[in-house]
Amino acid sequence: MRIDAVEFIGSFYKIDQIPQDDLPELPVFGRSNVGKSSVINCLTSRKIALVSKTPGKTQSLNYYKINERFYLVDVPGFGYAKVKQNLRESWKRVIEEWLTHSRKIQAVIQIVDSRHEAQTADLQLAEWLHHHRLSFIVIANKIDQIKKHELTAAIRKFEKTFGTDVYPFSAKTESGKKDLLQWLYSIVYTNHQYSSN
Ligand SMILES: Nc1nc2c(ncn2[C@@H]2O[C@H](COP(=O)(O)OP(=O)(O)OP(=O)(O)O)[C@@H](O)[C@H]2O)c(=O)[nH]1
Ligand SMILES: [Mg+2]
Repeated sequence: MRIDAVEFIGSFYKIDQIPQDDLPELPVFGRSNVGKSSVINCLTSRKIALVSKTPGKTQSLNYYKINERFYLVDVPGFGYAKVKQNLRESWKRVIEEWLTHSRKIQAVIQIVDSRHEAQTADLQLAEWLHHHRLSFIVIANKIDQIKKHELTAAIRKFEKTFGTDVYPFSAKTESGKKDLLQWLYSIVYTNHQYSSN
């Protein structure tokens, strides 16, 4: 798949603000600082999502319309201790409401840091996605930071832990970009028929 058109639609803080059309949504989830915004920039070949060394940069649901056909949604990172407890709780509610009620979520992209073992927060999200029967893949990002001979074992371990496909990736070197675009193509263009099409 080629990404030709990318349009930033907006940053939303409440579910009733998000686009009301029929286009499928693909949310990008993961702990703070794993590289969610960087992966979106890599896929779209644009510096469109804000990236920061400091965790907690993305604070709202950011909608990017891709090829006039679907939305990639940059989601605030979870598991970031410095975000105030009450803010974390209210976000959790917003996101649960969205994931539970939206019929437009086609699949979820969960990003993890390939350098570290899966953390409790990663596992909780995966469990929750399985529970709600949302299909998802795991992107093991930052593979430019791990040794080649450690990669295969790390990916296998993630696959076993998460119970889904795991794609090695580097937003920095763009390694894995072609495979991820191929997956997006299969999800958006071939798996699902929309009545509006
Ligand atoms: N080496 C390396 N660094 C990366 C990669 N992807 C992201 N980073 C760096 O990781 C940091 C966090 O990246 P972001 O894309 O802002 O992470 P995020 O998950 O969107 O973070 P929040 O919005 O705070 O939840 C930045 O300093 C990025 O430059 C990668 O593949 N390799
Ligand atoms: Mg971000």
